[in-house]
Amino acid sequence: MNLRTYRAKTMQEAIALVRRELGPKASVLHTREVRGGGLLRWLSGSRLVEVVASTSVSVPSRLPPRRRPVETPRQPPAPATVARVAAAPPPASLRNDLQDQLSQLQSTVEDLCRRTTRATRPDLNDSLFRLFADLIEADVSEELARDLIERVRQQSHADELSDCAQMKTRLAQIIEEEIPIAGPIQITPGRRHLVALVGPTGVGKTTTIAKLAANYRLREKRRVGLITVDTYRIAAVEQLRSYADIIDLPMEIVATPREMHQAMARMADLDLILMDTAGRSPRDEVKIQELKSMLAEAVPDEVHLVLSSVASASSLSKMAEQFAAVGTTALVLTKLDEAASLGNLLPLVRSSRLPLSYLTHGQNVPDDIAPADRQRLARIVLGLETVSGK
Ligand SMILES: Nc1nc2c(ncn2[C@@H]2O[C@H](COP(=O)(O)OP(=O)(O)OP(=O)(O)O)[C@@H](O)[C@H]2O)c(=O)[nH]1
Ligand SMILES: [Mg+2]
Repeated sequence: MNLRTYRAKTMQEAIALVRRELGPKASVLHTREVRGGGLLRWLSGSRLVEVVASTSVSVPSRLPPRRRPVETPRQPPAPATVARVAAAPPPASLRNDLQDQLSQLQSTVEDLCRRTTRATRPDLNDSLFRLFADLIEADVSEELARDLIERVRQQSHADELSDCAQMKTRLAQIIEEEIPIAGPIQITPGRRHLVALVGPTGVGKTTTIAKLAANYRLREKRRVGLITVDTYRIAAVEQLRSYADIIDLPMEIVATPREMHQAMARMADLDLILMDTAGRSPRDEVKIQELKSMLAEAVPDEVHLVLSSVASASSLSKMAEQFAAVGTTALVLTKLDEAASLGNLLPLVRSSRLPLSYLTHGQNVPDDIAPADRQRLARIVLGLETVSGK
């Protein structure tokens, strides 16, 4: 954040200084009277006006655009005229307007104070501090943000540190290096590959299965089948069945271990079987054990944990820990399009033993899914790229 402080004898002079140095879009954040020092004390009496301004903070109280000089070259406005105009009482509408602007200024300054108290790093130069503030705004915890910035600093030469764009690119690289990637599901022709999707309720398991099935069947021309063990709700079975019908896939509904063996035997000649499971609260240990037993019957090659990127950092980490009991092997992050910021994903992807397989970014089947890409994810977290890639 670029805050500049100016002092002058009058408010007009201070504002003129702000305009000259920061341009017409500068926002005045704070004004006050201060005691002058040195020569100025003799020239102006003991009081000076101090103005704090910035071009990087956007508040509604921006300086009004510089008025064009009146085109009367032979008669420039005399100071006395300006003084008379300034002395006239402002109309009520202007007073209200000023009052509004003052309230907005006050809340902006309060907000700035809060943010700088939370994130003050007097040891950081401007560009590192800006990166630090960006991370905090992206919902990265202060501790992790501090750690990342420290590593940026360690990996940079002193003369690079003031280049904000370069520092951000380096930060993206550091984040990217820590994201383990599983890559998309690999199919060996002639060998049946079973992939189960598990996770909490409503995170997008069934939709992700539909996206994967449609891509492998329609784009890669693989022989794909669906199994659901989510037999608790008729709607859940019907949801998967309608995708199976549209994509034209065989589908099995499995409620018992015996049915599981039979279904697997019927699907033995397929390339890929995608298994949908019921959403489970990770705190419900009984249901987690049930899921584990059902998976033990099927012996999947891969178990992808599906988590919504809208969840908080702490609940994501807890869910990953609790679902580990069922033998998770990879991580799918959904709803990237819905998350206001994605810094909450960093603790999970950095610390989890689960490599990322897919990222999903919308409800459209089959388009809104992509194999996880560490560079893309790091850039999205830092706001260098949008989720939709536009
Ligand atoms: N915005 C957005 N919505 C998604 C995404 N993936 C799934 N959804 C939506 O999330 C809702 C729940 O999706 P489901 O696929 O039914 O979720 P589920 O995990 O199978 O839910 P349960 O079976 O009830 O546990 C639906 O409205 C989906 O369209 C995504 O990437 N972005
Ligand atoms: Mg479902």
